[in-house]
Amino acid sequence: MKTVGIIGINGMVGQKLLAEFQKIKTPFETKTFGRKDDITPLDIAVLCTDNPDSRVLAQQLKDKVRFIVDMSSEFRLEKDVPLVIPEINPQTITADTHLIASPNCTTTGLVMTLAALRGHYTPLEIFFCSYQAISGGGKKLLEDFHAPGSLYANNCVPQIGSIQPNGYTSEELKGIFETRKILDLPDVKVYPHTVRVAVENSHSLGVTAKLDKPADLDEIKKRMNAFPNLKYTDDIITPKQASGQETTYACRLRRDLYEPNIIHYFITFDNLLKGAAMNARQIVELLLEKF
Ligand code: 2RA
Repeated sequence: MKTVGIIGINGMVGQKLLAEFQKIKTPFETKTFGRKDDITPLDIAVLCTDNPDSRVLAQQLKDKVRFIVDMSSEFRLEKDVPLVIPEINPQTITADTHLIASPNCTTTGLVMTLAALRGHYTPLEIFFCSYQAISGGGKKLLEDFHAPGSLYANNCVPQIGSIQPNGYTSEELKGIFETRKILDLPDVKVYPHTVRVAVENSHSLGVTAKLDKPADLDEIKKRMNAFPNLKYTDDIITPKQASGQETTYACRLRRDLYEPNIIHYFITFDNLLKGAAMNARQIVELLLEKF
């Protein structure tokens, strides 16, 4: 029987992933490890660790593990590392693959909606403003959020990740470069703005996309609803409703008042599920079934 390890079992994503593993139909044995534990040989290891730890672990596990699925941003933009959302680009995993990266949570929600349009529309320019939940910052931020006097209580904070020399945050740069890689649109222009809001769980984004031809709203809704794990609704949908759900929700689709090629919409999804643990579980399912 194949063995699948979760490395970093004590973090929020590690715990969510353990619960997600109950949904996998193919039989396998689960092994769990803390960040500092000795890791036994495995068929698949999911690294629920942060950047420097992930690189060190990936090196240590090189000859001990057939497939590594990394949840950090450490390898996402490396040329030979597939950046995988199973609904979008499962074909990027091949028999030669060893390391697979799971994308940034905010990017995941965005590209789920844009991938649904591919084949009919190509996005040329994408603007988004994110409303990111506290849980995206991990256990420590959640504790801080509930402590008296937290900056995040009843507030919104326009910084996620570190501010880079060009003025963007690291989260915004992930939104640009990971979107290009996942959609295989190396030149698409992405204009990101990322903000932490006083919402405990589920990220949301206001999206504006310029398409390659005039937008037919019914066609776009139909395509979104035909896409797996994505639902368009004309009702208003909020992060509270998306929390705990596997579905990425889109609503408020409308055509721009000036430009027929431009659409605006709102999306919300559980950042710890589709944005992290569910995506990892889907990658593991794919590996168990295909290899
Ligand atoms: C956040 N996207 O929400 C990040 C989590 N990796 O902070």
